[in-house]
Amino acid sequence: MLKFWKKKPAETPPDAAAEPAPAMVDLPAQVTPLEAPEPEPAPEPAPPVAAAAADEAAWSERLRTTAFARGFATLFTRHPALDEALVDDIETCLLTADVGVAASTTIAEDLRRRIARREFADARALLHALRADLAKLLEPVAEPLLIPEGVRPFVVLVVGVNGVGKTTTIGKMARRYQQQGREVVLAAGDTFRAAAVEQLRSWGERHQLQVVHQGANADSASVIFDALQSARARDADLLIADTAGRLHTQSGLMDELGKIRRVLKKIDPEAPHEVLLVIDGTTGQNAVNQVRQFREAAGVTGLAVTKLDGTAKGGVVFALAREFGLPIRYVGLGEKVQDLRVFDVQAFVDALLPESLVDG
Ligand SMILES: Nc1nc2c(ncn2[C@@H]2O[C@H](COP(=O)(O)OP(=O)(O)O)[C@@H](O)[C@H]2O)c(=O)[nH]1
Ligand SMILES: [Mg+2]
Repeated sequence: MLKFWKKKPAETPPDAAAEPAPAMVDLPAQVTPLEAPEPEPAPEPAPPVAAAAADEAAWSERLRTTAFARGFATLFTRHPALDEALVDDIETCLLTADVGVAASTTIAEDLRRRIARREFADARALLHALRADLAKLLEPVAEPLLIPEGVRPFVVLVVGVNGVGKTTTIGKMARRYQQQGREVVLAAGDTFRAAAVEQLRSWGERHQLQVVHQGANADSASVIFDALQSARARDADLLIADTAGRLHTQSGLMDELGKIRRVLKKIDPEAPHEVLLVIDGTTGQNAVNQVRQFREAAGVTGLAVTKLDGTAKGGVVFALAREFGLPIRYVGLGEKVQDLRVFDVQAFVDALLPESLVDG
């Protein structure tokens, strides 16, 4: 028996009952055939403490090379004393790491004021305060993507400029939800490049995910519309739709996002339930412009910040949090499935600015 078709009878719509074949008839012609999924062995539950420690280690391992972590690595050894030079250097490090002028100045001013009031006994106390300031900026935006009970399919529309990691993020997300036992349908809505459709289909094939696609130069809104119908017919939990990368200057493409939203609403007035904007973490301050433009054109409800491993500066997450307050759903710490992480403020701050920077 395919795992896919094992539904609680009450949840199965009458027309999709028991037999897989008839339900397939409703689907658009070009649906990647669903292979019988290999039954996956239940993962061994790791002891929670060990798992948490391994997780923290992964964050610091991946974020170690960011400009943020590198900038702060030797800062406290260079400035052991609590003085103006120390705070100046902190401010420079924050600015260099793309934290943005507003957030960097606010944090530096706060530290200066507190040094003047002799609030800090030593550099360790100051580091503690700096870590707390940074965490406070991020806490309001650390809101994971939750799929409410009774909403099915939950529709996620993924948008962003070219090459930021949209398709990769979709593949990783799909896999995450699939591992939680949810049924996911993908829509190959990037109809601009044949390679984009192939990329999504190959993810689908590798992980037995249904991918709805059409021929070359198909209309993106029509592919995504078909995909929602198909996801509904299958009583899927989740539809994740890919879109072509676009710049705010390409007004035709920006308008297309409006069209996609409109056609989805014909099937489900609440859809899309999430408009996820993917931001490349190596972008720098231009990320702020991207969020502004896409928010206007597509009603962004959440962010995924990718490529924070490697050469990213790391600070753009703070700039975005301060500027927009949009939920950060995921961060990308590498190219593997498990490298897409739910945004964890403490792990992030610990990785960029560990307590151990100042010796106890
Ligand atoms: N290092 C790293 N690379 C990533 C991450 N996310 C995506 N990529 C890579 O970025 C490139 C572009 O990704 P893609 O999903 O095709 O971007 P799209 O054009 O927005 O769909 C690919 O080579 C991905 O493997 C990440 O978190 N870390
Ligand atoms: Mg793509």
